[in-house]
Amino acid sequence: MAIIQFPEGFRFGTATASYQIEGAYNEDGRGLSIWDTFSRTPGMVKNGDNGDVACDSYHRYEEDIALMKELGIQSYRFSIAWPRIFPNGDGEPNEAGLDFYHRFVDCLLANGIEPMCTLYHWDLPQSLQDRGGWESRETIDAFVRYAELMFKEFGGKIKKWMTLNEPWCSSFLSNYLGVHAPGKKDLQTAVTVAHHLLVAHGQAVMKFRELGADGEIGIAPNVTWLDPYSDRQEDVDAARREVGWFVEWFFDPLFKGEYPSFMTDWFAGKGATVPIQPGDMDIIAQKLDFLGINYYTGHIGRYKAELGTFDCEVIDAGYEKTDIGWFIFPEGFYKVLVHIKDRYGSIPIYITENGACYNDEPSEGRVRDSRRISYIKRHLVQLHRAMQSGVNVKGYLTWSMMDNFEWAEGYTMRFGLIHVDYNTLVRTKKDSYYWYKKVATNGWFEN
Ligand code: JJW
Repeated sequence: MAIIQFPEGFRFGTATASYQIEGAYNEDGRGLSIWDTFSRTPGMVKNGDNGDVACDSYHRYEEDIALMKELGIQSYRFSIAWPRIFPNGDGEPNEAGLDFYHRFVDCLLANGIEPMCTLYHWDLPQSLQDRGGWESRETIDAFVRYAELMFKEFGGKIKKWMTLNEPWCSSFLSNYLGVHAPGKKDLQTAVTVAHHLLVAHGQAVMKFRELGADGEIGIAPNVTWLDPYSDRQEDVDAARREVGWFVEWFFDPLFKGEYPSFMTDWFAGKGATVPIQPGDMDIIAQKLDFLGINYYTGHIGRYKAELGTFDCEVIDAGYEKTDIGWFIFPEGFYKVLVHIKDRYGSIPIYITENGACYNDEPSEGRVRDSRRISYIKRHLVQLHRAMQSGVNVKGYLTWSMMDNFEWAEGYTMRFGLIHVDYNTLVRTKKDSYYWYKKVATNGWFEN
């Protein structure tokens, strides 16, 4: 047994996102998003599930915030649904949508919980998609107008902002692998979208500074880690590129104002180039106040020719998997954090997502999800190690506060500390909720 103690002022929290929990998809003037469209496209989401009702948090947010208060968390990460604010992506804002987020944020503050707001967590207004979506630079302009209104509306109330959630997912997973909305399968499209997302991020940060907004702004990319299968150069290079797809591809522009040549060369070999316009790279490389990091899984990777985009084969090294099939690789969390510090410096970091899918169901009022506790524990141990190694971590938010709509997996994959019965919408605290309550309250746990 050892006590793992986090420093004074370290913040514990939980995270969610609008489309995954809110429901009320056609209420109070909300416009449609690309996820409303995608989830209605046969075959794209398991069981044909969609976010029409989700956890109904739009109507039940007071109950949810009471559960958060009892959980003892200091911070809560949520996202604003762009189509509630601008039902058509731009034009006139929708007062009812603004009112909802004011009521919601006021309730968080009244309960002593700090709001951390993501501006774009994948629910792009469908009307913008109809005009080209993130492939078009007009969407960048629309995003900046939306961001500006949010900074003005919620100035003084929301002090921590993230421009984008997981741009790797909203570019490559959505436009090259075709797994998420809008479900395209074209590498050039994905590379273009990734670039436009980064420019939109940079312009939003510039707007934040220009307004002299009170607070901090960052971004929340998802990262992974691959250890090479062997010391053979081809294994090392293949694993390096796979990590580079998630890390360097986004972080080099953000922190160095340039794309990594080992990756641009690779993509060029596949016929994809970045549509950089003059000034773009300076816009992207705005100074950030903090970096959000989402980490779930990592692998052992081995070179294998002609696998697709990359040449890195995931090796089953016998690591356990969570119920969604992702390998549990806590050491990868440590390694990628140290890698980020070594390459980009000691910017303050919030872990904006880390958590596990286990589909345990309630029985006699209890959900025995000891495997989730074990997963979080093992990742907190590695996080603590990273902090001892000089990684400047300020807080940890677990995904998720409650079970919710897990994108292409629909409602089949549960990540919550709180179980949601999707027939009755009844919330049941899991064993992990009670364990995390002690961690969040005490700032330490026994390992
Ligand atoms: C990769 C699957 C082919 C969310 C992926 C699928 C096919 C090579 C969880 N993070 O719900 C990554 N999440 O909304 C944000 N993060 O590939 C929040 N990444 O691969 C959570 C899914 C994901 C993924 C899912």
